[in-house]
Amino acid sequence: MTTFVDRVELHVAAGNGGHGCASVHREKFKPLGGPDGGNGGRGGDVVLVVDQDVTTLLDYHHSPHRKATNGKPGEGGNRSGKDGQDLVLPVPDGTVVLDGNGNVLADLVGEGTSFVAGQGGRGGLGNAALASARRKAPGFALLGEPGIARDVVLELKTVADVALVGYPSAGKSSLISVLSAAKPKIADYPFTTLVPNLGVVTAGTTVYTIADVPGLIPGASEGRGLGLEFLRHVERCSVLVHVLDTATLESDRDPVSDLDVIEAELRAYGGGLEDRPRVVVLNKIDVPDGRELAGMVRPDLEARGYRVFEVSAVAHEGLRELSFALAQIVAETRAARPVQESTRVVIRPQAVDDSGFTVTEEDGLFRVRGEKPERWVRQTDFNNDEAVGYLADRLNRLGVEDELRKAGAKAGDGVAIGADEDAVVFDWEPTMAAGAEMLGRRGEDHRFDAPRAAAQRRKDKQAAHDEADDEYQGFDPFA
Ligand SMILES: Nc1nc2c(ncn2[C@@H]2O[C@H](COP(=O)(O)OP(=O)(O)OP(=O)(O)O)[C@@H](O)[C@H]2O)c(=O)[nH]1
Ligand SMILES: [Mg+2]
Repeated sequence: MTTFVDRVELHVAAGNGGHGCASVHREKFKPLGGPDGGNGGRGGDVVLVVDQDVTTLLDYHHSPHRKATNGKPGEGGNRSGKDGQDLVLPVPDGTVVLDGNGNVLADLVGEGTSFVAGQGGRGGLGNAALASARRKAPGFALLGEPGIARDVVLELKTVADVALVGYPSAGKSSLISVLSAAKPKIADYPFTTLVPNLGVVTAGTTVYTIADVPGLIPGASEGRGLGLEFLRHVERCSVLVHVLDTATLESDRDPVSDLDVIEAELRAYGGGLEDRPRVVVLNKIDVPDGRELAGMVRPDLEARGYRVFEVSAVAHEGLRELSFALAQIVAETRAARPVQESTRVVIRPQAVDDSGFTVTEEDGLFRVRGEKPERWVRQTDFNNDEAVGYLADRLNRLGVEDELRKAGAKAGDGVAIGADEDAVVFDWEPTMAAGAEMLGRRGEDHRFDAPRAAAQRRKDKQAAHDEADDEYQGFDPFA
């Protein structure tokens, strides 16, 4: 018994960037050869990719936590840390990616279409890369940034050319079983089909897919029966086939009123199904009363503009005509469709405005928000005065100090950089950057004071940074 899972919550975590390294070149007779700390590696991305061999989201139902590997820290001798590996997660064709609020982030259709669900953190620059004419021997390096972690919802919408819709027991599964090689369960009780079935039909030179979804009943669009959950599978189909039962034993039903009920449900569901071409199939004409009834309602249905096919799934009657007619409609809609854009669309979540920042005051606390200031804070090792001074320089150059002053900030006021939870708060010293500059702290030669202790501090820092990994499948950042 296979379980069908068409909606899962997935928690992805991209890899953290490796920390930059602060190191000093050493050689015989040339003990102070300049900074040679390498950059940290980039953290791996988490990427969802459509893979035709994958048909369900079951894997993600069983293990919903997925983590890409971290970038390695830089090392002395100008050695850069290795980049983390991207984690590629195969998903079925027709997977829709939503955020926690139900907003669509990506709609993945077509082999190879991919979506970066979590971007890996940048590696921190090593002190070699931070050296400049003014700062010849930086005694610090930048920290790697944490990778993006986020919760997404994956929803599967079947991608089929033709969808069979109708009341339970109308014979939808029987029909797909005789039109294609699909072998769905068929039985004489309602809701035999609990999950959509897909079949491939070849008619002449046209090959198309056909989907059989669970039966619809009045109120389906409001969630009665199984309807609503599965109507979304119908959304993508280019042709709708009404399968009508001409031999039902329920006295209050007949093919025309059944059609009206199903149409009303499709309308109530919405989803843009109105303009989809439809054909009507009158099934079970092997039953004598059924054939008679079919003949009676046919003119009425044709008067409404439907193409009508009288078939028997059991006696294999009228099937060839039906499958060729469907092939023709499918071929026409394919020809009318604009050429598919590249299947290698990579949708990056939230394009970030990299340039600006804002300063707002909340009860005497000045809050700085902006891509750059927030990133710079994440890259800063606050145990290292030089690194803190470098941060102050960067913020100053961006104009943060000026804006704080304009916003009315005075010495000693609290300044927070970042969003509420992970903001870094400190007391503002307006002359911090300039003062530090005059003291000549940055670029001063720290090579004489305990480089080993500094190296140990960096190691501890990286370990703390990587600690968050422990909850993910025993991943060992140092392996
Ligand atoms: N006599 C006759 N019986 C049929 C025909 N097609 C289907 N049936 C019977 O109708 C019953 C229901 O068929 P299914 O194919 O399971 O119907 P369905 O529309 O898939 O039903 P759900 O999955 O419950 O929505 C079964 O007992 C079939 O054998 C037909 O052409 N003639
Ligand atoms: Mg069925």
